[in-house]
Amino acid sequence: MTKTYSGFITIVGPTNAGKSTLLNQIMGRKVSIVSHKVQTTRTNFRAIKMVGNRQLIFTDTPGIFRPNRRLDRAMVGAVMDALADADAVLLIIDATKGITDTVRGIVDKIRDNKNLFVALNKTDAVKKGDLLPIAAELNEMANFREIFMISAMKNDGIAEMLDGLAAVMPESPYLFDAHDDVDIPDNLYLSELTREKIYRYIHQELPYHINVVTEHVDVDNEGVLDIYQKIVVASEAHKKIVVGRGGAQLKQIGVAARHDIQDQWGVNARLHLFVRVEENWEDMAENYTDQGLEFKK
Ligand SMILES: Nc1nc2c(ncn2[C@@H]2O[C@H](COP(=O)(O)OP(=O)(O)OP(=O)(O)O)[C@@H](O)[C@H]2O)c(=O)[nH]1
Ligand SMILES: [Mg+2]
Repeated sequence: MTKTYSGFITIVGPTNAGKSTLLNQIMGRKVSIVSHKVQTTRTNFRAIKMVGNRQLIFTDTPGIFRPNRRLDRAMVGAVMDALADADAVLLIIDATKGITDTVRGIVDKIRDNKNLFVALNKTDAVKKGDLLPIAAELNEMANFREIFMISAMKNDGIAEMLDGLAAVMPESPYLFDAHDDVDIPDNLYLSELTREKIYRYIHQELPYHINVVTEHVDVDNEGVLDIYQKIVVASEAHKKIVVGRGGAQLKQIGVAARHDIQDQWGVNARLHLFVRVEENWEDMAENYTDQGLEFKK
């Protein structure tokens, strides 16, 4: 019988380094939402990738390490949980930013893992000569097995990286079914697609204070989905911005989210969005469990 291998790889790194972009590139579809703003990913997303007879179970994590508020603490908790049972850790660094204090802080949290890897991402946006000093510094910071140079966006260096990661997976029966797959509840995925559009269209920091909850999904006789989502904001002022003049902003978000849902799932859908003010949503446990997070007292 051929041997099988299966293990957990946790993707960590500063916010905006390209962790979610990388996971999407590995899976060939949008598993985890992406934006140019900080702190897009809020909870762990798991994706299973087969490389021959080796199963790589990736976890994408939020890029946050210095918690200020309750939601932050829950996100940091999610990162730490994903690190606790990792067979390997893949640190993603934005090569355009190099080694920051945040990167140093993360390295201190992961250095005990025996299969440490680092990927210098966004190589498409820097000069080759800028990469070597970063790599040299990384080698002094911890015992990395390999340093990969990648562009998650351009799909550059990803295949080699997967081979390197696959090589250290422990011998084990497959822990999940042996095909590429993602492990995300449908309702959460639908909420995420809408939250991504809020990050795209609403400016500054506001998206960071918004939550999206899929309340229910119906299917009509023709197989069209009716998706009901509430967008939770912390104040009337925030609501005004999200709704926009004459509802224009909300409409733009809704149309883009509906198109994306249809594209991702190959379905027809109607999306019903409601904006609700819940001043203390960040202090309410149900807003955490819905997002796959643990509420921290
Ligand atoms: N030029 C370039 N941009 C990239 C690359 N990978 C990601 N990006 C961009 O970097 C930004 C952040 O990407 P994300 O994948 O959301 O980053 P993240 O690390 O998941 O961020 P958090 O979820 O906030 O922790 C987006 O605007 C991406 O398009 C790359 O290889 N090259
Ligand atoms: Mg992310």
